[in-house]
Amino acid sequence: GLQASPRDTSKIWELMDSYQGSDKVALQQSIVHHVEYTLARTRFDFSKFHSYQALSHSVRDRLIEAFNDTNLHFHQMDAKRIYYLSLEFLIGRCLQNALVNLDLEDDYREALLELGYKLEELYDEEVDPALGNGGLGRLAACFLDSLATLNYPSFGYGIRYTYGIFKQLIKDGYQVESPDFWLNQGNPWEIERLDVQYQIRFYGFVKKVWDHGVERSVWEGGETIMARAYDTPIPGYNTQNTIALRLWKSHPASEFDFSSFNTGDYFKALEQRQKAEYITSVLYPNDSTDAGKELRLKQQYLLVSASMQDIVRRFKRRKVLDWNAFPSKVAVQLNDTHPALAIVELLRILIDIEQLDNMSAWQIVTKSFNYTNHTVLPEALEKWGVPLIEKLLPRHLEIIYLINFLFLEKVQQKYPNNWGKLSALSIVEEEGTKKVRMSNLSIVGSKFVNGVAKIHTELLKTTIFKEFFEMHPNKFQNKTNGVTPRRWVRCANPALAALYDRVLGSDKWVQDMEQLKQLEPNATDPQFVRDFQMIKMENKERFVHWIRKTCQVDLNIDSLFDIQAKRIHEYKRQLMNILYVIYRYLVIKESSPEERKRIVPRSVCFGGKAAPGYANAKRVIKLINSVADVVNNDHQIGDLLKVVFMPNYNVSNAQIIIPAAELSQHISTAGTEASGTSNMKFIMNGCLILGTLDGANVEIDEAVGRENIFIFGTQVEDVDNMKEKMRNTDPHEYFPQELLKVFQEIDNGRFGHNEELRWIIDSIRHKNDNYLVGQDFKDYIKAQQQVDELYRQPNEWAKKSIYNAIRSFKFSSDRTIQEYAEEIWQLKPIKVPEPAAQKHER
Ligand code: GPV
Repeated sequence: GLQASPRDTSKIWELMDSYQGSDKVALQQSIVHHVEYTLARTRFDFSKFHSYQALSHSVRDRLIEAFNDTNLHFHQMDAKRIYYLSLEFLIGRCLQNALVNLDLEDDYREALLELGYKLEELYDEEVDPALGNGGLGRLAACFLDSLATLNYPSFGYGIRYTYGIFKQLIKDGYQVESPDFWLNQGNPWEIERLDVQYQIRFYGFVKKVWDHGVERSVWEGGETIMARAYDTPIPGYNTQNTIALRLWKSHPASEFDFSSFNTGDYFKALEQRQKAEYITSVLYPNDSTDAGKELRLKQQYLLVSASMQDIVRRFKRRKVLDWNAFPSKVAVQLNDTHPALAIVELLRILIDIEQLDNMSAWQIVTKSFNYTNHTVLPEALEKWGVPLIEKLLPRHLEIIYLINFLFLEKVQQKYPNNWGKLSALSIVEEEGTKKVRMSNLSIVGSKFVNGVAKIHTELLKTTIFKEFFEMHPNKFQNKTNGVTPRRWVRCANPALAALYDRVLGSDKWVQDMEQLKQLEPNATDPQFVRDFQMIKMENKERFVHWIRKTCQVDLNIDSLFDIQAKRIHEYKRQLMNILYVIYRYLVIKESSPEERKRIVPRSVCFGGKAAPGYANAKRVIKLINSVADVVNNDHQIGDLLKVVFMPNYNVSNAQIIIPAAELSQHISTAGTEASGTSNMKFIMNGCLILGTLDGANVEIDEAVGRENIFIFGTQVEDVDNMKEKMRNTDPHEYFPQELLKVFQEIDNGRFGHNEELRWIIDSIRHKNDNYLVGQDFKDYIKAQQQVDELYRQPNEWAKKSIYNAIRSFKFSSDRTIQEYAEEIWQLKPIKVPEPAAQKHER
C-alpha cells in the first residue's frame, strides 16, 4: 500500500521558520487578512464588530503558537500536571486579557488607530462568557491565570454550556431572567477538537463475569452519548506558557441507534439523538445551593467521565505503563463536591477497564485527588439520593458502597462500636431515603482537603468536618483565596497600573505583588496621594457614565461611592444594607438645614443576581428598586443620597464598578461567607471595606491594619448565643428602635403598597432573624457614622485607601496557587522556552 513519507521536519521549519511578526505592519496585515479570509468580508468594509472579530482571530493565532509550544514541551518533559475540575469557569472577556498577558496591547492599539479603530471600543464588542454563578466560578478563572503565569503544567476541565448564567433584566423593579446564548456570534477564543471525543454512558446495568478466577464488573446497556473537547488557550503573563481550559460539550453518539430505526420510527430515532445535546445546554443558576436535579447529575458525570478518560489517555502515552506512577504525574483538584464523582469514575476505569485490583486502584486514587470546600451552609452540601445514582450510574453506586465499606472498617478499628462516629463519617446517610453525601465521599477519596480562608478552615475542622479532622488531622489545610492582579488591576484599572509602573520603575509588580511593599512611604507623599485621588476620580467618571447609560440615574461625582456587588443571598445581608439606606433617608428627611450641611452625600449601588427560584432574594431586589424610586425622585433629598440597582452584574461590568468604588460592603453574618473574593478586588483598587469579621475579611483586617478598615458586628464565637437570644427575646425588645421605625415605614407603604415588601420584613421580624440583621444593626449604624466621619477628610480617606491597595499583595491568586503547588500538589514549574531560544536550539 501507500507509505506516507516520514515527516521532513527541516522542511516544515523552512516553511514556517518563525512566528507571526509583531511590527505594526505585520499586525495590520494579520487583521486585514482575517477580515478577508476568516470573516470572508471585503477588506474595505468592516464594522466595529467585524473589526473586533478580525482582531481576535489575529490574537488567537499568537495564542495558538504559544499553546502548541506549551503542550509539546510539557509532553517532552513528561511533566506532572494538575487538573482543576470545576462545573464553573467564569473567565470573562478574553481579548484585553490576552493582549495584556502577551504584552501586545500598545502595539495593537497603535496598529488599529491607523485603520480607524480605537482598541478600547473594540473590547466592548466581545460577549462576556459567563459559565459560572459567582465566586466559585470566578476563582477557577483566576487560578487558571495564575497557573499559566507561574508556569505550572495544568489543565482546567469544565463544561461548555450553550447558555451561561441568565441575563438579568429589571422590569418594574423585579428581576426578569433572559437566556444567555453567548455563542450567537461564534467564539474566536475556542478551538474545537473533533479528534478528542469520549463515550459517556448513562443508565444500563452491571454484568458480572468470571475472568481467570476473578469476578469482574461490566457496565452495559443504557444510553451512550459523546463528549467533545473545546479548548480555550489561557496565556500566562510575560511567559510563553499557555495552558488549556478544556470544556466538554455533549453530542449524539456517532453510531445510529438501530433498534429504534428497525422499529420503523426514523424520526423518533433522530429525536432521541438530539436529546444528547441537551445535557450541556444550560448552567444551573444556583449559587451555594444544591439543585438536586437529575440533569445536573448528568452534567457532573459527563464532566467527570470525559476528563478522567482524557487524563488516563494522556498518562498512557508515557513510554512505559506503570500505574503506580500515576500520582506522581497527576494531581486532580475538585472545585467543591460538584465533580466528586471523578473519584469513583477513576476507580471504575482502573478496576473495570484497566483491570487493576481494588486495593491498588484505591491507593492510586487517594494519592491523586484533593478537595476544596467552599461553604459550611447546609443547603449547599450536595447529597444525591441512592435510587437516582442506582438508576443513572449503577456501577458507580457499587463502587461507592465498596469505598464506604473499606472506610467504615477503618472507623470501626479506630472507634469500636461508636455509632455516633460511624453515622457522622459514613458516605451514605441512612436516615430517611438513603443519600450519598458528596462531601464525605470527597474527603475519604482525597489526599488533602482545604478551606478557602483561615476562619473558614477552622470552622470546617471544628464543625461540619469535625469527626474527619479528629481522625485525619493532617488531611486538612487552609488555602486562602486570591484574585489575579492581571485582570483586576492591570486590565480593570490601567491608570493605577501605570502609576505603579512609573513609581516602581517597572511592571514587575504585575507578576510579583509583593513589590507593592516598596510603596509604603508613598502613602504619605502628597504628590502620590494626589495622583491616586485623580485616578479614583477618573474611574468614578467612567462609572457615572456607565450608570447613566444603564440605569438612567445621574450620580453626584463628589458623593461617596458605596458598593455591594455579589449574588443576592440572605446570608450576605443585602437586606441590612437597604434597611440602613432607608434609615439614612429618614434621617436626612428629618434633619435641620444646619444638620444637612454636614451630611456626607452617598451613592449606594447594589448589583447581583438572585437564583430564579429564590423568592426572598428576588424580593430584596424589588425592595432596593422601590427604595431607589422614592429616594432618587425626592427633591428634598437632591444629591445627598442616590440608590441604584445595577442590572446584570457580571465580570465585564465588575471591571468598571470595582475601580470606581470608595467603600465596599462585605457584611455577611460571621461564619457564613467562606471567603469572599471581591473584597480582595476592591482593596486592590484602593477601596475601603465596611465589613464583618467573616471569611477573608479577617485576613484583610490583619493585612491592612484595623485603622484602615471598618469592622462591625457579632463575631463568630458569639453567633450561636446571639441567635439563642434572638429566639428568646420579644421582637420589640430585640430589634433596635431605628430598625423598628424602618419596618413601620415599609408597613405604611412609603415604598409602595406591595405586600411582598412586607413579606421581606416578615422574613426576619418574628423570631426568625437567623442572619442577625437586628442584632448587628446598631453596630452597623455606628460603623457607617465612622465612614462618614472619615470621608469628610479626603486626604485621610485617600491615604487609608492607598494602604488597602498596597497591602493587598497577599490576596494575589499567585500566592494562593504557589501554596497549592507546594503544599498539596507537589508540583514544580516548567517554563516553556521562548521562541527565540527554540529556534536556536534546533
Ligand atoms: I459551595 N461559593 C460559590 O460562589 N458558589 C458555590 O456554589 C459555593 C461557594 C463561593 C463562596 O460563597 C465564597 O465565600 C467564596 O469566596 C467562593 O466560593 C470561592 O471560594
